[in-house]
Parts: sequence; structure tokens; C-alpha cells
Amino acid sequence: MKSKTLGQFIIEKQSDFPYAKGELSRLLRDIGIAAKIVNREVNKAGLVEILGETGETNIQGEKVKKLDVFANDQFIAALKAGGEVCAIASEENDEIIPVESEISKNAKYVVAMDPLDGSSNIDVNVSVGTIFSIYRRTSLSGPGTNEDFMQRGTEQVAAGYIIYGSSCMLVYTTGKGVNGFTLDPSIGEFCLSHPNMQTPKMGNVYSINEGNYLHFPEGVKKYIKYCQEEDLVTNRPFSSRYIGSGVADIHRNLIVGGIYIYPTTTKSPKGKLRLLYECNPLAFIIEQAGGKATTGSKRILELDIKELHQRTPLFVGSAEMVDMAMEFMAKNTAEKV
Ligand code: AHM
Ligand code: MG
Repeated sequence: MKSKTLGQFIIEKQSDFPYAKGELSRLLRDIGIAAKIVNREVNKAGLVEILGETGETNIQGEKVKKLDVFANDQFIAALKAGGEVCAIASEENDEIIPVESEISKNAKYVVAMDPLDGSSNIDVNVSVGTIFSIYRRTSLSGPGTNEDFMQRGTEQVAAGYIIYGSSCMLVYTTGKGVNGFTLDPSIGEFCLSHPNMQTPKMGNVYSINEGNYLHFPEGVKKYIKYCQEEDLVTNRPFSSRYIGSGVADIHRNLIVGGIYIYPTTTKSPKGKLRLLYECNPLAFIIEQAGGKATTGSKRILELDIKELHQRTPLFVGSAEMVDMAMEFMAKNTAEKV
């Protein structure tokens, strides 16, 4: 039987939102369109002049890659053309992008995104991703403002990611479970391949950049040692798997069970990952799939946000593994975040 396309699925689910007039559905459709264009370019990246750096550095102090810029431009263009957003925040832009146009004058939503996550993997043919988060605007009219983005993760209306991997997948939630769609290149449509995704309560994979070990908090160091110990009952040692593309690492762990940690380090005392467009959307998805996402002591979705590019440590994945890692953190109270 042919599986449902993303478009068909979205229309069917619209009845979950009795007051919805189709705007959110159209917004998700716009994201799907940009994702297909980015996927096309990622697939032929070695053949066209799109690998490498632009020569610029972004607000995060990171070197900007050509594909970062391409993906950013595609998502912004699709969102603007769709007319459902009044502002966009992106990892690639220091400030928000207010949207002012005739078609967006009644737009209810704002979108925060990391257009191409896992930048260090772009040039080496390893999976990268896009992360997005959708909020209802809090301002009343006109182009959106910075304030529209200063909402807790619990206020997200929808969130998702696209993984440009051995196949291209779009995974999203609107707060009623998580569904995954695989791009069928023969028809150019995302088709429902992973309905109602649930992450195992317990897994045996841990994902962390162990090169930073010496700079980790004591609780994380002890948890890593715990993962490496031999114990038949708990099936340890666990396997270490770290791609360096957060979307790919978290997607794998979502399916097979595991924990992904990006803690504070002495180099990045607030953590590396950004709350608005990386941690909140990923946390929303993982919680909806039955997992947990915390800073090591607090729930990610309940954090207050004060800055667009605010960073936070992240412990995310199978609920029992996150609980255990948090216990190790709590025993080292000085390091609570
Ligand atoms: P990016 O948005 O600049 O790509 O940074 C986020 C990425 C995550 O995808 C990944 O898990 C992590 O940074 C890797 O960082 P590191 O190279 O420090 O391990
Ligand atoms: Mg990123």
C-alpha cells in the first residue's frame, strides 16, 4: 500500500486543532519544500561549487560554509513566500528577520531554525540536518519582534528536524506524538514511514564528544565511566556513538535508545548548543516520543530565554538514561546548572 504523503498527513491532522484555519499546515508544507531543495543540493554537493567556506564568520564565531548560507536562504525564501510567518530567527543571522509583506500581514507564527546543523560534517559527506521550532506570535500585528521569540519551549506549537542522511527524513511534532517521513526521490514527496515514533525508555548508546573529557563537569566524567563499566544486568558497557551532527546523533538514539550529552565545558561554560533553535525543538520531539531533555538538572522546555542565541547544556534521550546521568550530576552539586 502506498503510504501517506506529508501533505496528505498534515491535512488529515488539521482536525486535531479545531480553531486552525490551515496556516500551520501551510507553514509545515513550506518547510517541506525548502527541505527538498536543500536535500537536492546536499546530494550533489561534491559536483557543484558549494563545498567549503564563504570566508565569513557568524555571530557564534564559527566559519560560515557555503551550504550553511544556501540552506539559510532557501528556508527564509520559502517561509517568506508562504506568508504564514511574521518573523524568522536563524543561527546564521545575528538579529531576527522581521517579515513585512502583503501576504504575511495576518501571519500568526514565528519560526526559529538552525538551517544546517552539523556544519563540521558538510564537506565530508556525513549527515547534516535542519532544526525548526514554531511559536505563535505574542506581538499583536505588523512584523514580528524579538519578544515573539522570548517564549519558553513549552509554548512551541510545532517543532521538527530534517536529516539529510543515507535517505532524507523529516520528523515533526505538533504536541500529539512524533511522526517521521522519508523522502521518496522517485515521486519527490515525503511519505509517512515512521508513524507515532517512540523512543525506548532505556538504550545502550551514549553520544558525547569525549575529546573534551578533561573539561567536563565531574558528574559527566563519572557517568561516562559508569557507561564503560562491565555489568551484565544493565547490559554495560554501552556503545559510544558520536557523529558530531546533533540531528543525526539524536535521530539514531531516538530510534534505538540512547543518550546524547553536550555538557558545559571549561571552554564553553554555558554549553555549546543554542536553546531557541536547537535544544527546545529537539527536546519537544524527544519528550513527545517518551524521552527526556534536561540541562543535567532542569527540564529544557521550562528554561527562561533572554537572548536569541542563548546557549545551554543538553542531556537528551531515553528517559532512564537521562535520569541516571542527572543522578550523577546531582551527586556533584557544585556543578548543577
Ligand atoms: P553547529 O550548529 O555549528 O553545527 O553546532 C552544533 C553541532 C551539533 O550538531 C553537534 O552535535 C555538535 O555541534 C558537535 O560539536 P563538537 O564538534 O564540539 O563535538
Ligand atoms: Mg547547529
